[in-house]
Amino acid sequence: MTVPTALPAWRSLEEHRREIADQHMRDWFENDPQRFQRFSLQWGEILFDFSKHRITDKTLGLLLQLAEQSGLRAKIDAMFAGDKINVTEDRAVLHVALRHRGDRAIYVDGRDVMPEVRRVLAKMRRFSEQVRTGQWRGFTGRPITDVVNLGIGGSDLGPRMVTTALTPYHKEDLRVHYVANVDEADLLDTLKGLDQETTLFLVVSKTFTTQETMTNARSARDWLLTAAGGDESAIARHFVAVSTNRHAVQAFGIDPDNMFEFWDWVGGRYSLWSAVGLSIALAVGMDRFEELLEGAYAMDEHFRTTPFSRNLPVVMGLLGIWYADFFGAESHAVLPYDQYLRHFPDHLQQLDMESNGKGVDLAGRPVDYPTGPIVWGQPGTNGQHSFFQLLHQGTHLVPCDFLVAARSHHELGEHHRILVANCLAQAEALMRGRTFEEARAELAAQGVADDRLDLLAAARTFPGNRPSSLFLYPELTPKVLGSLIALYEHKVFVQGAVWNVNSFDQWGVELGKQLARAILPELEGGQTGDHDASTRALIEHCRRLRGTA
Ligand code: G6Q
Repeated sequence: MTVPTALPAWRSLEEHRREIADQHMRDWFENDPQRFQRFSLQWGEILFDFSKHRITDKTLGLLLQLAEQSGLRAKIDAMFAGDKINVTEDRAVLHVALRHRGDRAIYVDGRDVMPEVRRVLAKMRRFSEQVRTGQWRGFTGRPITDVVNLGIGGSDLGPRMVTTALTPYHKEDLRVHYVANVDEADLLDTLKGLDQETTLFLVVSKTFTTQETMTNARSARDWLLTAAGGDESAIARHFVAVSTNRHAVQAFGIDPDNMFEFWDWVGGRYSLWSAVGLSIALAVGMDRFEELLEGAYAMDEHFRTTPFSRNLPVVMGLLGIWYADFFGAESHAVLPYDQYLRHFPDHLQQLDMESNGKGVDLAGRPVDYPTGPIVWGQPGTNGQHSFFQLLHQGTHLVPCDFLVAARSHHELGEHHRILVANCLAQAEALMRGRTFEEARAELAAQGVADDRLDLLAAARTFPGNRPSSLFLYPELTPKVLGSLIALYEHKVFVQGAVWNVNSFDQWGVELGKQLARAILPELEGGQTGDHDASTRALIEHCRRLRGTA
C-alpha cells in the first residue's frame, strides 16, 4: 500500500504549488475569458462553479492523476460492491443501497439487501401515513400533533438537518422536534408545552445502548406514564424505535411491531436515508422522503459512472486535498445562503470530521500528512457581520463553499435577491480582493488627507486569491437536497481514499465514553478511581459543590 506522499502526482503537485505560488486568480480571470466555462460543471439542477480556485489546467490534471494513482476507481467500485471496506469494524459501507432506485441487486455476504431495504421503506410509508392522517391514535384516542426524535450524533444531526431544510414542505399540524443532549434542559425545554396524549417519541439508536439517548428515552417514558397513570400499555401508542438491536428495543418495552430496522452496514452519520430518517418522513411525507432518496441516488450514479474530470464529488474532494495538503489550510467553511440550511454545517461537521479526522492509515501506520479539515460555518448573510473579516483579511487560508438557490420558497419582497447578491459578492470579493493602490485611489477620491492615506489604504486592502466553490440550483427541493448531501458524502469518500484512511470508523469517540462511565458513580461519593491529579481534584470539587462529598 503506497503512502499518498510517495505517489508521483503528489510530488509533482508539490513542485507545481511552488510554480503558481505568486500567481493571482484575478489575473487568470483577466487572461482567460473561458475560465468559468472550463472550471464549472452543470449536473442536473446543480451548477458547481470551481473557477474561483487556485488551479490551472495543469493543477487539475495533476490532481486527477493523484486520484488515479490512489486507486480511487477501485475503491469506489469496492464500496458499491458491498466489500467490507470498513476494515476495523469488518463491515460493508452501503448507505448507497438505502437510496438505490434501480433493479440491480446489492450484496452483503452473498445476500441481496435490497428486499429488506424496500420492506422497511414500505413500513415507514404505512406508519407515516397513519400518523399524518390522524389514524394513529394516542392512549386516549387523540391523533398525534408532536413527534420527538430522541437520538444523538448520526441518529440526530442528519434527520434534524433535513427536516429543517425541508420546512416549506412540512405538514402544518404535525410538529417534529429533536432532543439529543443528555443535559435535561434539552428534553425539558422540548416537552414544555407538549401534551402526553398527542406526543409520539421516536427512539433512534443503532445500538440502543447510547447513554444519552437511553437516558432521554427513559425520562420521556416516565413523562408519558405519569399522564397515563402508570399504564404501560400506553407505551405502544407513543414510542417507536429505530434500531439494529431488537433485543434491547423489546427490553425497553417497545412493541417489536413498532420497531424499524436498519443494518450494521449503515454508519450512523450516513444513516438519514434509512429508517433513521423516519422523523423526516413524518414531517414531509413519504413521497417527499423518496424524492430525497432519488436525489441522492442520482448523485450516486453520477459518482459511480462519470469520468473523474467531470465528476462533482471527485473534483470537490481533490480541491480540498489541494488546500489541506499543499497550502496548509486547516479548515474549510461551509456557508449556505439559506436559513433552512442552518444545520447543514453541523451535519457536515460530523460527516467530514468523524470520517476523515484520522491519524493512522488503512495499514495502521501513523500518517505524516494532513487529513480531514476542521469543518465549520453557518448561514449567510449572518456570518458576513462576524467571522467573514478573518476570511477576507486574516492570516489563515480558509477555502469556502457557498450554496444558494436562485429562488426561494417564499419570495417576500426583495429578501431573496439581496441574499443571492450577497452570496455572489462574497465569492467575488474573496477571489478578487482589493489592492493597496485601488484602496488608496478610492480614499483619495473621497478627499482623505494625504497623511492618513497609507494607513487607511493598508487597512482597506484585501489580498484576494482566496478560494471558494459555489453551488447554485433553482430551488431547495427534496431532490436537490438529497443530491447535495450525497455529494458531500462522496467528497469525503474521495478524500479518505486519497489519504488512505478508513473514513467509516470512529474509534476516537470511545475513550471519553469509557472514562465517563468510570467517573459517573464517583460523582456521587465513595472512592475516586485512578485519575490524574487534575481530574481527581475536579471530581472532588464537584462533589463538594453538589453536596455529595
Ligand atoms: C456516527 C457515529 C455516532 C452515532 C451516535 C449514536 O457515525 O457512529 O455519531 O451515530 O453515537 O449512536 P446510536 O445510533 O447507536 O445511538
